[in-house]
Amino acid sequence: MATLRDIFKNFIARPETEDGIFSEDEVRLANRNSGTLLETLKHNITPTGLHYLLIHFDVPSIDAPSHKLVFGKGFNAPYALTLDDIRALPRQTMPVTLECAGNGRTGMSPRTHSMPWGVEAVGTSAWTGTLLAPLIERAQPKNGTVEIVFSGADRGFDKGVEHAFGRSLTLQQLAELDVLLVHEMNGQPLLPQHGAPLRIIVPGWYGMASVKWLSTIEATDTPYQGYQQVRTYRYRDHKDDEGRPVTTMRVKSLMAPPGIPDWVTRLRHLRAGPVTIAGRAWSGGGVAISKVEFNDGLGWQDATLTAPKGQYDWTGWTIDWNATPGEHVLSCRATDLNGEIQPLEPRWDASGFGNNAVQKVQVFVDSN
Ligand SMILES: Nc1nc2c(c(=O)[nH]1)N[C@H]1C(S)=C(S)[C@@H](COP(=O)(O)O)O[C@H]1N2
Ligand SMILES: [Mo]
Repeated sequence: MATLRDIFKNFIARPETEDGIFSEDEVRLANRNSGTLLETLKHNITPTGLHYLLIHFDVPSIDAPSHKLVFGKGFNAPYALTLDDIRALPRQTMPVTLECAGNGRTGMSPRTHSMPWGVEAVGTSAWTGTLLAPLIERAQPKNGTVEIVFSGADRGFDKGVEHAFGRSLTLQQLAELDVLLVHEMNGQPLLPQHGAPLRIIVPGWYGMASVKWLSTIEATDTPYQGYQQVRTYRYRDHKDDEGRPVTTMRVKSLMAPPGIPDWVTRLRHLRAGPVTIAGRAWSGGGVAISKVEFNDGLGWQDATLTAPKGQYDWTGWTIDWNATPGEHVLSCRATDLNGEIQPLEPRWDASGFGNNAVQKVQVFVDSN
């Protein structure tokens, strides 16, 4: 009897990468998963169509009117909600800054063969929905429940393992985090690429926790072993390291690059004279930003901060810079209320997670 050849067996390891040279696989991933345009960092809310995307598999086609969110296994009082049921629940809108844990991956050397983010996988939206905790309580998790598991309608393979995208949170994490069951983004129904018709937003955490295309919620009495929970999204020193889970976002800041760009290199061109530099800074776990500094090569100077519109919203910053003729490398650096500060160089991680090193923007200032 002929046996089927499993082509996915070829992909259980990731190819080696070479600094600066991107493979066709990486370019294809970059075409599917766009980044937030840095010029939008001038705005507090990222325009909806310009918010970064991270889609592991295919965007599922879900019929919103008939879609049901099922509170299934592991509950004493299982039930299901339609979108209309959820829309009728008490609603809340929260500005939340979301960043992909792999943001900055290309800044590490050698980089992992995965989505080749520069610095642009971060954005802020006003998310509208209802608080999740009361809905879980209503389903009555069985005695001995340790975690709640959130699964999306999307499926695929990673390193030879077939799975639906799923993530879990412990009961304690759910009690401490204001997890929102979301159906609107910036006042409009969720777009297909952002999880339509339903997703969760786990504020203060890296984006992987905010499961899109949410379909089922389950309670479990043992820690969830899903691929996206235990096989990835872990900080690892080397490939075989068991690692530590990736959770809250690390303190970070970005600037909207000043001046005008060169089409291909994106190097910036400015005329000499005063210019206002603007950007955003954020940290994880609801910890506020206490300081943002700017450096044009001559030392760190404090920027002026504007108050965020909520605990999970990023902080705006500006600084007036006198652009003098010549080449400069501009950078910014944030500190949070816990005293955490961005490193000047990336901290190594075997999967390229959690790179919060300072952004460097190369500019050329023309004398006329
Ligand atoms: N179901 C599902 N949820 C998902 C993902 C996914 O691929 N499938 N990607 C996650 C990751 S890694 C990130 S960073 C965020 C990105 O959300 P966005 O595309 O709306 O910006 O969604 C998360 N939720
Ligand atoms: Mo991500």
